[in-house]
Amino acid sequence: MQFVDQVQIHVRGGAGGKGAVAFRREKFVPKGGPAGGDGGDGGSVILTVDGGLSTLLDFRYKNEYFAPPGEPGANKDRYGHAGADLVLRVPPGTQVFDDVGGALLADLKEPGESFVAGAGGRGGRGNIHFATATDRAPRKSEPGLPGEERRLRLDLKLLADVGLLGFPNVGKSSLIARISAARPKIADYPFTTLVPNLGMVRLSGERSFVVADVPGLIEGAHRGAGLGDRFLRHLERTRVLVHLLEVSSTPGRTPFRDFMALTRELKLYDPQLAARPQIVVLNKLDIPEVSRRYARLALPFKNRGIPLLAISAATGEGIGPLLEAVWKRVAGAPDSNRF
Ligand SMILES: Nc1nc2c(ncn2[C@@H]2O[C@H](COP(=O)(O)OP(=O)(O)OP(=O)(O)O)[C@@H](O)[C@H]2O)c(=O)[nH]1
Ligand SMILES: [Mg+2]
Repeated sequence: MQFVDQVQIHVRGGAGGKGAVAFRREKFVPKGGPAGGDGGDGGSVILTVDGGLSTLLDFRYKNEYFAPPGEPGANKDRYGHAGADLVLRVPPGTQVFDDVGGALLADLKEPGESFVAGAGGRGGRGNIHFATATDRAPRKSEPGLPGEERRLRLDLKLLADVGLLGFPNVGKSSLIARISAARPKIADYPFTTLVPNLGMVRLSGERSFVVADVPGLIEGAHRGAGLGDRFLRHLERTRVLVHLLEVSSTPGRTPFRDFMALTRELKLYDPQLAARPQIVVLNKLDIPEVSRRYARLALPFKNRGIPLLAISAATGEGIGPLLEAVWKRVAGAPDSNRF
């Protein structure tokens, strides 16, 4: 499935129907009173969260959404029908911005939550409302009001409890595949993952959390290197980060240097993100060289008071304790991290 996380759309509510001017014409009533009904309200363009969606892809193909107008009022006191609302479904985590002024108008998180993006115009009143003691046959009615028109930017920032981060190829997708039902592509080359994946992790006793696997990060990511900030933003609304490391054969790279490099990237991108609770994990422990060197590799972390967990996404070793450690941090993390 294609992933689209930023789109611009043009919305307009339907205009209200015009109020009618009409008079009673009953057989034995020579001069009937006013009988022009009200116009119906215009339909509204409404954004609503669908928990089953995870992309704004549909808006790529169509970006103008105009709701239908209300019908005009008619004679014999008949009101015009309201225009139907035009309901657009968006994924959880969709922020709605005014594309002109830039203001955040809505942050749609929970399934069913909705936002009136373009309100329909009110229908005009018919002449039945304008009779007075001195004017029993008013020829006055109101036009319907125009619908609200706006240019909006929809900006999806995934909502997950846990964000997985790490250099390309460290095994992020392998880990999410092991711990959830997500089945991302896994391969022995960098940038296998091109779009974020979400996976639901279930632990014993009804405990669960959602993990986001994002494309691998490299130095300079905050200013767009690699797949860069396009995906860093999807870590913004996670409560806990799991920083995955490997022993790479690339000269100059060590797990600690990788860790420092990506910590710097996070800081440069958003200091708040760098301050998020982080669990640091060495992967590929099934490789003999890695398990042999583990104690040594953990030393620089230990000196900074950071525990270095070790796992093998391939064999499952160490995964149980990792998930328990993650759960502890998720359960203890303030909700405000997901603002
Ligand atoms: N031996 C071993 N290999 C692993 C382990 N975990 C992942 N790999 C291998 O490492 C390579 C990269 O794995 P991915 O899961 O695609 O890595 P990634 O971090 O998602 O990579 P990008 O999406 O490119 O950032 C694959 O060849 C995996 O089979 C592990 O625990 N042990
Ligand atoms: Mg991957």
